[in-house]
Amino acid sequence: MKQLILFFLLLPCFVQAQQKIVPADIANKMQWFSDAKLGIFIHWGIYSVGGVDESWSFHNKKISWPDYIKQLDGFTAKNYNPQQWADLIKESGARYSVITTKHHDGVALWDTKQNHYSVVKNSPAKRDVLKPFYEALRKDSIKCGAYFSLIDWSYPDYPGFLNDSSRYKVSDDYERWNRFRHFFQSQLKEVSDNYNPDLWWFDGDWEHSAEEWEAEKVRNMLLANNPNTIINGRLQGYGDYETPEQNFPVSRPAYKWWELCMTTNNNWGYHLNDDNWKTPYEVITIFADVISNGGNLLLDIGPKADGTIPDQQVHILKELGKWNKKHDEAIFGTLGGLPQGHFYGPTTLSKDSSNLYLFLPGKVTGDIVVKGLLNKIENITVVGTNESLSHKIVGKVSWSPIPGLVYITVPQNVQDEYMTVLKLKLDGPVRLYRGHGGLQ
Ligand code: JFZ
Repeated sequence: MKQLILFFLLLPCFVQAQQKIVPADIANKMQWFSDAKLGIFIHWGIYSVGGVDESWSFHNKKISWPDYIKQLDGFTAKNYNPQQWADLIKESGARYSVITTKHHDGVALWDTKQNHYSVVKNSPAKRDVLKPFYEALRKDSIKCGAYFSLIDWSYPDYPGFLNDSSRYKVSDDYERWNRFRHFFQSQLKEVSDNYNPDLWWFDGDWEHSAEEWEAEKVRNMLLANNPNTIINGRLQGYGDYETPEQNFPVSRPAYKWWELCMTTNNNWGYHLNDDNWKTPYEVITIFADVISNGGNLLLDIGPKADGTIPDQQVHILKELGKWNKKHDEAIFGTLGGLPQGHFYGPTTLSKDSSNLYLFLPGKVTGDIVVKGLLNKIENITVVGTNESLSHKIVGKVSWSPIPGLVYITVPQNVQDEYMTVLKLKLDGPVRLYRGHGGLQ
């Protein structure tokens, strides 16, 4: 019951603000993002010391504020090796990475000049942990993303703090709210000046309106510093792409660019009591479905307070990387695939749409089938091994324009341990028949 009430209370938060940005105006700068397909999300903060829920643990009163903030003392970063992180991200096949510069708890991971918490001033790590990471990413040609929480529950001029109380109401004290605005916008400017992110990943916009955050001004400020920077969809309508969270979409999100952010277990940050790891197979099949629907996957890891990445996450990233490397041409730089109804599984298309890639779900024992394909197939190969497969056209009537069904036999010995991908080389750009059968 409590959960049901919470759901309805939070419902307005998830109703998307009206999109203010016109796709045609941003198409050029979005190109690398469309091609990238995979990003690695990193939630690193003092919550990793106790392995508690990131920021929400004190907000939801699972732990007291004094106990929460005491975790600063355990944030050592003593085995932190940013080049190793970047290399692992590279190995996973990801083209960009987004790290928490500051979560809802308000603790900055850089040396903020503002009068507020940072791991530089207030923790034994005693250094800017972002700078060497961004440098390592750039060395590996990986785009740099900055997660920034608009919400800052520990700043004395921010209204929200614990889930059942608030310090004040914005409408009662604009001066105080203005002090907060000045503070968070100054911090944004610092992150922008220090690291010049290729992408901004805002979070927490649901607590205030576009007017209250001054979302348009924030967008313009970031674009003035870097006209090509990309902004995610949590800026009350002033972002460039949609950001569904955790749940995997059945139909394509409406906006032209989108990204599913997803944890590898049930938590964003390092967690002590969470062993619900997704398997590499699950991550790979979800990833295939995302790119089939024209989106990106932003897959999260939560390093420990000493800077090491949990073994299970290293394992997932490495297995994903192995599979990505083998199937590179079917994934990176492709287009979303066929609309539903033509193939019972994910698909992608080469940029000129004359190669159709079929991602086979599970282990295939019988023949697979493609429907409504008007093109002639020149050849079919297994991606990554180049074996040729034969096919048979079934049900084609010589005098009818309706295409037959394409049956393809996929022998056991050509199948991948996770997900097999076939390449259908077509006689030109893909052409589909989407009508019904009969005498037409
Ligand atoms: C948000 C963050 O709160 C979360 O900690 C993480 O950073 C994720 C990527 O983004 O996710 C949400 C957003 C809203 C709710 C919960 C988690 N909510 O309203 O309950």
